[in-house]
Amino acid sequence: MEDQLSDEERMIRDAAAAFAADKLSPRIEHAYMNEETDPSIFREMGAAGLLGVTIPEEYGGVGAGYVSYGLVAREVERVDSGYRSMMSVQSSLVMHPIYAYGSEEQRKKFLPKLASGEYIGCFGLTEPDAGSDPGGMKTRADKTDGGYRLTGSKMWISNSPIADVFVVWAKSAAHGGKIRGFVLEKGMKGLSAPKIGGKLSLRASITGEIVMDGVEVGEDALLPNAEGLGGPFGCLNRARYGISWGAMGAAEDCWHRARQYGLDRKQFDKPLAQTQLFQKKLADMQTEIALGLQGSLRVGRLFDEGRMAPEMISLVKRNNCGKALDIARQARDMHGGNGIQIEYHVMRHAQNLETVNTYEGTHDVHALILGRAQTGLQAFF
Ligand code: TGC
Ligand code: FAD
Repeated sequence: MEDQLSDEERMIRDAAAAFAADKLSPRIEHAYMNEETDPSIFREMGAAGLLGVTIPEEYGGVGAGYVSYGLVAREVERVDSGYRSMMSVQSSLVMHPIYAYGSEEQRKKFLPKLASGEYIGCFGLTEPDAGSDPGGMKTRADKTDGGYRLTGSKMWISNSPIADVFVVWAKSAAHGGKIRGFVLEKGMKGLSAPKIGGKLSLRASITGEIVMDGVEVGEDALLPNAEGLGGPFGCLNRARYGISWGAMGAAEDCWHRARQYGLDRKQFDKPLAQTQLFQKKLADMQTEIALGLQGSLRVGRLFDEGRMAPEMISLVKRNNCGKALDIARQARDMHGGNGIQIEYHVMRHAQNLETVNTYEGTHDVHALILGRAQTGLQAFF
């Protein structure tokens, strides 16, 4: 892996690793136990150059490639999936659509402040009755004299209770019922974002609803260059790809911790790591992580060359999330009773990975995407 990276990629990776160790690791136990998200993390990530890695420098981004973005996701998620979630929503699901589908005015207004972390963004696609099937959304944008009126509600939205900028997707009758994207701002009349409490997973990343009770916006809130589900999916391609790297970061942390625990802990007068079963589990972890990272690296290279197909992303997102979840559960088991304690970290990763395996397209939905590509037959409905 190391040999396959450029000097610039290694530099960005090392900066992300240093940031994660200095700024994120010391916070995570408290944040997770107390279900607390510190909004100042966005500014710190911005100052460290971790927001908008692939967005051109003229808009405040780093102007680097998708392999660099993946490497950042891996380092951040090595600490916690929730922190990676905060970073990847901001970069792939908020900055990307404004950059790719927005007007020049929208780019200039929002991107530099999102890149610095002064603004926090969220992405509203999922609804209470439209999760795996976002085409079934009920949120609508009705045409008014000067713009649109948005009505509906979004569910399970990362960052929403602390967000300044809301990228939301709605069906617009004025565009033949097609899905269009809108950029809303905190404080707009009729817009609220209550927190969803009581999560047993991803507790360091705040999640909420987005309630739009007749939010009136001007024409300038419409993202002009996206129409249909391809708009949100273009963003999801990037976030799902980043997650494939991130999940491997969490898995690596579990693997390294399990190995160390096995070397330190003695039972039956010898280290646990000196048993065949323990070593087999470590070998399985190492194998899945090495293969998973190579898969993501290859897709990242194809992304940078403009040769990526969305199904490749389904393949690595599905594989790496499923494998990371298995590894975290194994690592929890290998820690025995200690494995359930916060200071051993592995159960927190396992709990987080339950969400990571579900959001951005569930494990089974990505199987159906791959099945459709192989057979030409869609099995969703
Ligand atoms: P389908 O007929 O397949 O496609 C509709 C239109 O979209 C286009 N399209 C894509 N374009 C670009 N990239 C992709 N990956 C695309 N997939 C589809 C397609 O070409 C078509 O375009 P057009 O012009 O012909 O209209 O749509 P469907 O309704 O049958 O979709 C089925 C399915 C299951 C594939 C899809 O709905 C799906 O992927 N469902 C999963 C939903 C999902 O991933 N939600 C994520 C919400 S966001 C989130 O979870 C953020 S968490 C972030 C964090 O905290 O880190
Ligand atoms: P459902 O779609 O109801 O699925 C339930 C089960 O049914 C799953 O096992 C699924 O695989 C299965 N299933 C569904 N359809 C089929 C089928 N056709 N065939 C076979 N099995 C099927 N969304 C956003 O828009 N923005 C965000 O920022 C965001 N952040 C999130 C943060 C968290 C913590 C969580 C938990 C979710 C977040 N989501 C976000 C929502 C996430 O994308 C959805 O939860 C996910 O897409 C699944 O939708 P659902 O929960 O409605 O489950």
